[in-house]
Amino acid sequence: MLLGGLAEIADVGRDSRRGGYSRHLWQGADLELRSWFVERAERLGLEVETDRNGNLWAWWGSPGADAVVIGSHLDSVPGGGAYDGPLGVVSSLDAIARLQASGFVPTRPCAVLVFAEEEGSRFGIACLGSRLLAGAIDADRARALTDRDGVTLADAARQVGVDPAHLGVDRVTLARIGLFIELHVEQGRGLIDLGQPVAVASSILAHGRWRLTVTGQGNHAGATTMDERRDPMVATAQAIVAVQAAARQHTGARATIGRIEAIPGGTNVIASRVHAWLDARAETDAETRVLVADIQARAQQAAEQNGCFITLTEESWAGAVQFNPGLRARFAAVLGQVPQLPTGAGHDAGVLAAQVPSAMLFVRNPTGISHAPEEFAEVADCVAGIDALELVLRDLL
Ligand code: HGY
Ligand code: MN
Ligand code: MN
Ligand code: MN
Repeated sequence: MLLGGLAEIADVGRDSRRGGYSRHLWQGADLELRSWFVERAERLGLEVETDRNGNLWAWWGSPGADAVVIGSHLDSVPGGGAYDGPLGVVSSLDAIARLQASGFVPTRPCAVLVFAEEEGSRFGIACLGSRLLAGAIDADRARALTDRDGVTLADAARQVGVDPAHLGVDRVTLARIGLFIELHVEQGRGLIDLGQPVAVASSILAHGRWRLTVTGQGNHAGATTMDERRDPMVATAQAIVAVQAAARQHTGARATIGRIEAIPGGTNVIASRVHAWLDARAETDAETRVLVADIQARAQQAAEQNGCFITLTEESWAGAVQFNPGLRARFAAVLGQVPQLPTGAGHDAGVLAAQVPSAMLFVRNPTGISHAPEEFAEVADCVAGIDALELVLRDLL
């Protein structure tokens, strides 16, 4: 069973080919979810606005400085679950609805914020909406990003009425955020192991994305003997095995190749080039850099063995995050014996943490699986998450 708000959007963006949901920035399902959000927020009397970077804001009362801002995102990875992102948005609306119903009157501004392109599924850079807002990505670079069909972010923005000239750091909007809280489904097994429904986040691993390009010689699959080949697919396969081996040698590190593209991509064609996207994460920034250097050396060796060459290009980077100790202590005071858990997943709250006090609440995921259709949360645990968010808001507002 799904929490009420999640049930309302359960049919939006279902991906029958991959399973789960594919909800990508400013395309059909994402636009439908944005409209749903506007309608849901307006039903609560919230005033909705879109900021310069396409993030949606729903204000309870007048917009203003030092606001308590809560929220998450509505976009998904390809074939993702129902909870990663939407649970935080739905819970934020539900928590405000409860406060309103009880007659609670906030003493400072409050808003629900829905970030654009958190997963980076369309334009390749995770947390793009929060990075743009916070000035953590250069606006010119962002405008030039392309999706898999070659559409630039600038053109995609224009198509939905977001002026691409205005993309980028937005100090006026940023200055309104007194603090940010993101509720999220847990993406690991921490709460399962503890037997608890809700946790406060303590930290996020350092992480980034790199594009590995392996170049060989395109050729005929039938006419080219095995000795004559410079096959980048074989080099990439060996590099992928080496990624796993490298990560295993660095304590606590994680490294993944989840997407590859062979060019030109014909069954009877030895590829000329392969792109493989690396996601690498570790406890500290330095450890992550060392891991990626190790991976690069191993990929280089795999390429040489096959007469190929490689380039490794950084596409995005997010340093390790420690969530605000003051906020965490305040949450603990309000919520009592609540566990504090680190996470390997990136979040907009992590991007904002460099600028404003930020914190997160996690809701137990009994499958321990995320970024896949099996991601789950029991309704009772979702309600416990909303209870926690409501208590925290009563304290902060
Ligand atoms: O990839 C991530 O960590 C995320 O869920 N945005
Ligand atoms: Mn995610
Ligand atoms: Mn998320
Ligand atoms: Mn032929």
